[in-house]
Amino acid sequence: MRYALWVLALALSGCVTVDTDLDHRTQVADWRDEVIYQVMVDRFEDGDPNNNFNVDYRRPSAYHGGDWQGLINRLDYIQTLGVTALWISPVVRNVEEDAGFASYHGYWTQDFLNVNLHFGDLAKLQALVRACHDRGIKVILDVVTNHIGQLFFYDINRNGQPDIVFFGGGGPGSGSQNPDQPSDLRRSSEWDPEYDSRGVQGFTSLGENGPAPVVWVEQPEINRTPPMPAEFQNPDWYNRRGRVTVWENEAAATFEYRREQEILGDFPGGLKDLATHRRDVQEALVRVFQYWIDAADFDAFRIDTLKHQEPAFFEVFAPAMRKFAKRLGKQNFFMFGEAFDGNDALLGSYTQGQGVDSVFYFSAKYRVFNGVFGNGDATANVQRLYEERSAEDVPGRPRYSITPKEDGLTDSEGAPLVTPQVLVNFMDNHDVPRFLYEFPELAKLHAALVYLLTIDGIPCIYYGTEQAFDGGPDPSNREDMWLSGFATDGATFKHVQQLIALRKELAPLRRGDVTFRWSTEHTGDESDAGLLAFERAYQGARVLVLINAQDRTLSHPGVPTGFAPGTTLTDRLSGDQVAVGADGTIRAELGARGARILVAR
Ligand SMILES: [Ca+2]
Ligand SMILES: [Ca+2]
Ligand SMILES: [Ca+2]
Repeated sequence: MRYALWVLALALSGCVTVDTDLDHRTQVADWRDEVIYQVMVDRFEDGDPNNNFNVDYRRPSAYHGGDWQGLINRLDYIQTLGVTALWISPVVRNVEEDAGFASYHGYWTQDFLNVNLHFGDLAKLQALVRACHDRGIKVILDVVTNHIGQLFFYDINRNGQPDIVFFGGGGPGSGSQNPDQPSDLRRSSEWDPEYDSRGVQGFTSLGENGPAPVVWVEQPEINRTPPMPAEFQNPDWYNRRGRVTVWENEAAATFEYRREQEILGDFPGGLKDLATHRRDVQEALVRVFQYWIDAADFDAFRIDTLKHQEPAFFEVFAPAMRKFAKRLGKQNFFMFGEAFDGNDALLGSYTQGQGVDSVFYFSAKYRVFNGVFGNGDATANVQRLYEERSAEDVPGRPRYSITPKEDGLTDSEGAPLVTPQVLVNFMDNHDVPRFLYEFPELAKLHAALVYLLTIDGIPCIYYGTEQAFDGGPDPSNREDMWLSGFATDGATFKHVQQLIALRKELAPLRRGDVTFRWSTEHTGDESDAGLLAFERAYQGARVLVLINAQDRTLSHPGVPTGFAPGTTLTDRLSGDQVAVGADGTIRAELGARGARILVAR
């Protein structure tokens, strides 16, 4: 059955009761109290076989049948783990497949205002959000504002069909003057030609002849049809410069030139880049994503490919979302963006002004989770990255914004929250190999999880981490969750569950200021090598966290604390007790990759 017929069959079979007047009652009191759980809907649970068109479990690049009903069916599991906010993969209708790869991940938009029928209909999406809200679970929507799916080709040779064209070597088009590409013989797909800062050029044997025409495609059998709403069919709404190529030889490019390509080029895979500097494009994107807040009652957005847009776009988009959510009666609508980059200063630049509230903390993924807990780098790196949050890359302006946004996030008492308090920490996601793939030692994972769930910011757990999934690069890291049997008795599940429970019980772990008590440059056999100690204090209560990032027992005296001399501390992980000495210090005694979460008791 082809796509169009399948859509028709689904429409006839479904009994759709869309709620057109939602009551937007769910409020987030304080985002620091939340623990995010990220799911790729297609891979979590198949709750409805009726939408399993074009499903093939044997191919990792195909749809696997997971859907919103599956999530509804597994909310008990999600709640048992203890997470409080569910981040779901994109919901909009996609190009069905492209070059043998399917759009199960949801990042290939064809229609900004309709749902992807693989996952259910709008009524089912509303039912999912309602079912989550009934349990106090908030829902975060993944949105793409940078590009659409591969819906047009550049007709470089102007024959009306998509071709492979050749440049140089004396053949047709040998006159290509593209300043961004080497001039030797080169082949190029009209679907996805290489970057040209002038815009992709057309040519004949007589030479270049102006911008290559954009040709929209009608292939309803794979839902490759012009974008909707129809205003997105304006060729001027796209940058039309072709695919980012600078990554292939990144070292040779200046930072500015790399940023130009990243921001204006098509994302690899022929994903056509929207001209998001244009006022009319900005307004159209504001309208379609405001629609989703209203239509399904989402509580937050995770914004894809932040790095491929100019920060100025988000100074228009983010305030428009905040104002709209507030008008609906929703406080604390939260937006965090994904800039897939270890450059901490670049991440911070997106949080300035009225832009996004927060970012996915990639620099911590690389430097802390992979670096310290995976590779055994010195724990001083943790403290260093922390202190860089206030580095002044621009004089007088901390790297991560400490200026409250208008209509922005507040704490439970209504005082403003700023970016460094709500950075989204993660060790696994759908774009990087899982931690256990790169560092196949459960003890390392467990030590890293202690850090994730005790440091400040908002922890984000990618589905399957709690099942010790160890998938490699995309698509291996997008495992079928149902293969785990949704077991709740595994060691890693119980570890995560215990840490989340402690975070909920102990307010300093959620909201407390951080004071580093010990970190070290040592990585050898010194007595403090691998030791990380930090304290979190909130409204007079404090929690001291000790983690041993190395694979040997550790015993080190004289770790300072903020507790009064003579206080007896209890480790909430083991029940052991530790006495604070007359000088206010304790002796750190930790097993290999062990941890303690100490409270006065
Ligand atoms: Ca299904
Ligand atoms: Ca052509
Ligand atoms: Ca862009």
